[in-house]
Amino acid sequence: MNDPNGLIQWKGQYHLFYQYNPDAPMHGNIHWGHAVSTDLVHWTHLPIALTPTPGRADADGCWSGCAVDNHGTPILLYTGIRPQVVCLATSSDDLLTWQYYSGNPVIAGPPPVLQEDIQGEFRDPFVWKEGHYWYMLIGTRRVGKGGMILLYRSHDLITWEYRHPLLVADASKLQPTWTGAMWECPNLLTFGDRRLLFFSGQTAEGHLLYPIYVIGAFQDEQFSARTQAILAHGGSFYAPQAFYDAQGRAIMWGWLQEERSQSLCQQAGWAGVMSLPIILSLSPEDRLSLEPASELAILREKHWHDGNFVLSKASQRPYADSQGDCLEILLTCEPGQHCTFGLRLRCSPDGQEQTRIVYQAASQQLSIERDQSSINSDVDHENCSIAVELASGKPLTLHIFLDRSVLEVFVNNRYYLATRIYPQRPDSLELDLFARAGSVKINSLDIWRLESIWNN
Ligand code: DQQ
Repeated sequence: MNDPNGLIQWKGQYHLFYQYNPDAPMHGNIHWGHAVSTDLVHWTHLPIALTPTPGRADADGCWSGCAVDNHGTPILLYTGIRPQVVCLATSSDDLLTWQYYSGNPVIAGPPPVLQEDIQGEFRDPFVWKEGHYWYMLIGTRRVGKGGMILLYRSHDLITWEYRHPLLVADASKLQPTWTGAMWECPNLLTFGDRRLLFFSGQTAEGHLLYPIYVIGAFQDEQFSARTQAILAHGGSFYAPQAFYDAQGRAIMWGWLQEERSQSLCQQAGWAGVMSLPIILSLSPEDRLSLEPASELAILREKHWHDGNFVLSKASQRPYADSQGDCLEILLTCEPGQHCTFGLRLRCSPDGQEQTRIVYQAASQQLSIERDQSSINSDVDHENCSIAVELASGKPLTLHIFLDRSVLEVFVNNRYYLATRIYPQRPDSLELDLFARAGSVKINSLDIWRLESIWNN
């Protein structure tokens, strides 16, 4: 599986569609898989929703797209490929089966004036209703210049009028991160009079970079960008999509890519996983906040609490009882000025395998160190680091979810990192806190063993 698609809450149920290859644990022959949940945590698989079909505009693949509610009729808008076009499907049985619209494609390719710039890369429709119109974003590029997002509008979801480029890569304006050569999977969310626009950047060679967000305003069909940053760190999270649920929460999922070789995926028989559901909001200072959906707490099983102590240089504090490979860890602390400290997990008793989450106060860097995460050389071992801006005297909160090979870390609900680790030893389950330099005051440490989401 790869990208989340068609996110929608329908008659109380959360529907999560996703890019799916039923034939092999690799990208190819892309269908839309389908799962439903009533609580964002426990999921039921439903039959495949979209299948590439000879003679249709989606014959070579049903690539990414979205779902909307058109006055009680569910509609999917998605990408047909070779060439890349926009297709529409409807359902009359509560999203279970989908009827391909006979007039497809509803958009037959890029607007003629941009065809030379775009050269065929034109995908991942994102649709929302505003004022009198349905609006659509499409991810694309200007060859040799960078990514671009196009804006369309429609009265009926069938006939689309191209308006203009909504956002165009321009290194001099959008700072400070390189956004790649092509933008995929655009999304636009509304928070009062502010907008959050995000998309995923790809290189000219098709290498997947990271998702990027821009905060700004959308007025008179124009987007004005104020700030830009990377949406998710760590290298695994890509192609996110978000939607509003009935409570008005903006919920986002991303695809967590594998970071092991193709032959290990073949051996495992599967590849790709969905991230946790992440709630997005904007702070008054135009900062994006990312937090795990509160529903996840229903998985908490056995609990351990520690706290109110100081950990100093060259010391370690093991948590032998709470070892495991499915854990939620919530740590709040006050790192001293010269402190470097961290948490080790999925650690074997002799330390041969271990993954460390390390904070260095002097550089305000948070790193996930994977150099020893696995004795298997066929998996990624690179470390990843981010700069964490901590206002002076403010505590650092790490909210960590470990689910076997998946490690997701929320830092002060402001930064999110996701990475994959593949320990080989069955005893790589231990956990401890350690300090390398200076001292850190641990206000509280909570560890929960997590239940499986599968009931049987
Ligand atoms: N994956 C889909 C595309 C999208 C890309 C194909 C992003 O629609 O652009 O599986 O991962």
